[in-house]
Amino acid sequence: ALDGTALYNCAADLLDRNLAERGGRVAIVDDGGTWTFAALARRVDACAGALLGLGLEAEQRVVLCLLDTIDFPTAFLGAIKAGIVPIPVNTLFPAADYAYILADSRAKAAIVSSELLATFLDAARQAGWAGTIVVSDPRGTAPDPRFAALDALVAAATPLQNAAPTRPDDACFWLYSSGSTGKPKGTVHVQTSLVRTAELFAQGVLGLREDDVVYSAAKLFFAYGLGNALTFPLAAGATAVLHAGRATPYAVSRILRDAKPTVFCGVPTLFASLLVHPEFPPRERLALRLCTSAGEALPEEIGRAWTARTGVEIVDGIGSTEMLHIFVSNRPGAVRYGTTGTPVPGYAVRLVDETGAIAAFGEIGELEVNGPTSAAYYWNAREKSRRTFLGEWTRTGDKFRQDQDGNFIHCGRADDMLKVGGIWVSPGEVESALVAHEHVLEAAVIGVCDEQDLVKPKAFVILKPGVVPSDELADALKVHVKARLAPYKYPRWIAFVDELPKTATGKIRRHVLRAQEDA
Ligand code: 3SK
Repeated sequence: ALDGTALYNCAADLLDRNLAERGGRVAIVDDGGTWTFAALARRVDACAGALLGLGLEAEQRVVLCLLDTIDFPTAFLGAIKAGIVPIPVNTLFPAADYAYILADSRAKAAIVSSELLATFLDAARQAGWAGTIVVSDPRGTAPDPRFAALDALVAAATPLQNAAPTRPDDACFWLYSSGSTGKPKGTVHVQTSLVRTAELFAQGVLGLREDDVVYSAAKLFFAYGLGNALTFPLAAGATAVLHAGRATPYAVSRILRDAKPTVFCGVPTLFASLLVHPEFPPRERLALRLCTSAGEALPEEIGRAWTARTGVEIVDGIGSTEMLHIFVSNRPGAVRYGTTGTPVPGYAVRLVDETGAIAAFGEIGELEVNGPTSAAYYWNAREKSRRTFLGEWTRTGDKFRQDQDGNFIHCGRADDMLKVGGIWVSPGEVESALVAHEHVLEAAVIGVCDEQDLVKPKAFVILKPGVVPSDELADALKVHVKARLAPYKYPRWIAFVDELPKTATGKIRRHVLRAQEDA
């Protein structure tokens, strides 16, 4: 434990710990090359110097709209080393979401992958945002004379030698967490949290070691991916494999075959798709020793089928953006498929009923967690902070029960939010997109399990008078939503209905729709 008055900078900690013993070993492999720990540290120092050289000051925010390449660790750690607060954002977001984040965070600058620049510029225009834009183009294929290139800035910068004099409880970075109203919340994490998650989960539970090679299909902008592919490998002196493109079953199959990770971090949908993909390598071509799953509960059958096929366990757990990483998990060598396991040592959990009382053993309750990696607060959202961060305890919004052995079993959400492929989706947001269609009067969205027992959005739609329901219209509505929201959010099924169940005050009773679906 660090005294709150001591100086502590987590970027310096994560880099320096590797320099003396393994500076020459490979820290990062991305689509374009390989970086040793020493080369990464030099690049981070140069980036820190470059950001300060642009006029950014400690405690100001910089948005990172970056694909998974060497530039993500460079910019993320470089900002932190300079005391600047990076905000990685979801690279699948449409312009409207970036516009919201730019206005809400009041970031002074943004570092943007060239592939995402057009969307980002649209967002900047929508938000009237006039901060500094730096473009990441590590392959040098899309130079844009209007903006500084990160590579050029890094090459010309005076490297920062000494980390900014940050303290353990200082704001270190933010992640935007989705909310049930559809507006993401800036979740403010402090300097110590990244290394604590590595100690408690990666080293304590997974036993991550120096000779591991880690590949995370979850991208670095997610809390899950950030730990898996950046801070966990750095903390353990292991190698991380990064891939800028989408983690399709084809791409992941190739990475598992060619980059030979020993640890693979995925989500249930992906494990299920890999199992039926023609390119998925036979087990003798794999180097895996362990897999992890999070984002949504791993169906038992998928876990069993994966182990039967590969000989490797999937360690399923639950984490949250608010707690930064996994706090309840299975244990390697003792995995109980169909459960989320038990609390990670260092965290305490409890299940509470609607009155806030501790639920009786075996009963369903909302999970609350107490541990050292809880976010400090949500930026600019005092009421939401007060409802989530209850002193030492943090509400998760997830319902669980315990089996006889004390394992936690996921029983759904306490609110209407759903997770699709491990990513939060707000029903309200999909409904608003549907209602924006000229033929739609009202819409309600719930999560429904597909044939693999994985949750996907289903929409119930009331059409405007005179509009005739048809399969073509259903397809058109799906296309309409895809064009407005991140692609994974579109409703996979559309049911045309004459009315929706509502409360006396007109709120949609989504639980009634869920009960109808389950019947
Ligand atoms: O969704 C999860 O279970 C999760 C795991 C690790 C970090 C963050 C999240 C949201």
